[in-house]
Amino acid sequence: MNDCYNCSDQSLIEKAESEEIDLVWQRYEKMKPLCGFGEQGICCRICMKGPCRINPFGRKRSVGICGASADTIVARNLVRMIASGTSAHSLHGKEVAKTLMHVARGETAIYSVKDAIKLRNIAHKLNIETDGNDLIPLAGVVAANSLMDYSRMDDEEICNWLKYTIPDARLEKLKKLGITTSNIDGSISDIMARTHVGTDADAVNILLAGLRCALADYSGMQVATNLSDVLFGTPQPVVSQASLGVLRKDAVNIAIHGHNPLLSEIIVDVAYKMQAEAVAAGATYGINIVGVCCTGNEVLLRHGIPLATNYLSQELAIITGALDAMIVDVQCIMPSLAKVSACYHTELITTMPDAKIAGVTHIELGSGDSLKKAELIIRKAIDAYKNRDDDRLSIPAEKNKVIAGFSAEAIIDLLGSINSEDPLSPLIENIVNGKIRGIVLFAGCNNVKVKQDHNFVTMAQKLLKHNILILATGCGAGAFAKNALMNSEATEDYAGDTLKEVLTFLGFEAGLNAPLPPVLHMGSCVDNVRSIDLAVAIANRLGVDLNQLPLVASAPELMSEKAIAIGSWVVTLGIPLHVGLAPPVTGSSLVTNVLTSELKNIVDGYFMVEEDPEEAADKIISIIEEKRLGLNLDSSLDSANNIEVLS
Ligand code: MSK
Repeated sequence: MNDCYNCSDQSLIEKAESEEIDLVWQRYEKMKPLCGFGEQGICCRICMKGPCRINPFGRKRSVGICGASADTIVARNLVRMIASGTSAHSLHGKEVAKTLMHVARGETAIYSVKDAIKLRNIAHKLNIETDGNDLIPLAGVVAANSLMDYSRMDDEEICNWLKYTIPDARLEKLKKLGITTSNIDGSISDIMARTHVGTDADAVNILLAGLRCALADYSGMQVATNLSDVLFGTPQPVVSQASLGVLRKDAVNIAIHGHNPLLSEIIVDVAYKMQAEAVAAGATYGINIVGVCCTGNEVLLRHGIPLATNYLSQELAIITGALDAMIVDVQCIMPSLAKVSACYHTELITTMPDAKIAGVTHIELGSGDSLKKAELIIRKAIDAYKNRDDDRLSIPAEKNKVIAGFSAEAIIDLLGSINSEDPLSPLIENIVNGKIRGIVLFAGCNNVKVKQDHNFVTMAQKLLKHNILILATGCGAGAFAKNALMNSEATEDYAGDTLKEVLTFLGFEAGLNAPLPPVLHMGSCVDNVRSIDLAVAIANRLGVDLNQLPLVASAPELMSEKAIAIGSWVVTLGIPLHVGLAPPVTGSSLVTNVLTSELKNIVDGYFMVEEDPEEAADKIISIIEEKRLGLNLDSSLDSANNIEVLS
């Protein structure tokens, strides 16, 4: 069995097998056969009369005990996934906004405004008066405007982070459909209330509420990403490395894992100051911080810290025998890490009050004494290093160069070095002239049902050959970083002729002395809004809506409820979305049909399910070519219908 796209990871899986340590792949095999009712979304557990399981073939048990149809049950289950994903992202955003408010009130000595330009740009974007506003009071106003999106009373209003960040035409469409949101927390509680037993039984009405909640997810993600940039700096291109080979024999290796930069930034700062202690303990290199999952993406983008691995192979970091501590915050942390780390010398430490693991050391960060606690955590890692068993060391040799840090601002700055008057024009001109056929946004997780990273890599190679530029976030970005698709050499190896020409020109013109990578790393999963910001800038520049752009999104190995929430707002913003696994909706032909077909008539975006990555790439290419035709991009620029981008 080959579970990982990456061969060195495969050897670690075999090492774990020889040590009789179960990993996610073995647990998956033991779980088979998976529950067919659950897979199709037709198991209902929202009251205690059941659980009810609907017969998918429409014979006996065609409705639940209360009379709920398969359509109702599937729709309810799906929107509860959206609500969960939304709560995860938006709570992250709320914590960041509250921290900015603490900065404005002088209540924290740990955090500060690191990117004043971004703060002023946000104020401008949110229509906040900046004249005469000093930086710190302005931070308070921006934080208050963001927090208002979580608590607004007036249902007629619209969240600032939705209203001011999407094209006008899209906003008008959403308003007409009645699915804009005024209050992120309210949209989540609306879903929980309407899906309580005996409430909303109209599947389409439930799904529309799900789309509203997904837009709340979008708004919360905008808060999280943008205010993190204010506090920690907006990412700029940075060179680093990725894959488990970034672990070092001569270092105290500490992995930071999860999502929240409020925690990881403290660990990174404190670790830099404690290098001498690690050296004194015998680690000649000192402390080697590496990233896992989206915390890994956050610190890769802002500090160039190497990315060890993405979601599915998180346990393998411990199996190397070289990891002295894994420090986790929230989301996508496998509880199994407790058992796996107990088989090694690795210290596993939880840091958030809402993300503990039974039996695991918990040292809470986030309050006034965070710096002292971070020191304690690092010291535990150094102590663990002293117990490392060199006989069990197996650090893979493979690591690949990655150029990350392509925030929307970084891309626009880079293009601005070519045309400072109209920074987007070099990109737009090359989309219009067809040298770049279109853009695909790759997002989402790994799923144990797919050979890890396989779908991402296979699809990317085909799309690049077809001269399609790729943007990536989350564990998708991790897949590309690990598999050497985020460096200049990848442009030489995989980009089609015209894409290669453009990336080479842009890279040299921007002073990088090498081609831009063909897959641009835009950040963690919460940073998906960065790619939307870029797409909105292009759409606004062209005077079109998002659905008209030659732009497709893909989550080929999706897994989490957050991925369902993101996918739902992506389609609501008008962008077609490929998914490599069917969400648990196939038990309702009505819901399946709405998501894959009818939605196109309502919001322009829709879900396209295709498990085969080669086929998926072909279908995406067809959609992009169709969109190009819609904009008349490949005909003469003099054509009456053509967008006049060069005027
Ligand atoms: S960590 S949500 S597995 S992208 Fe953001 Fe990765 Fe998906 Fe978690």
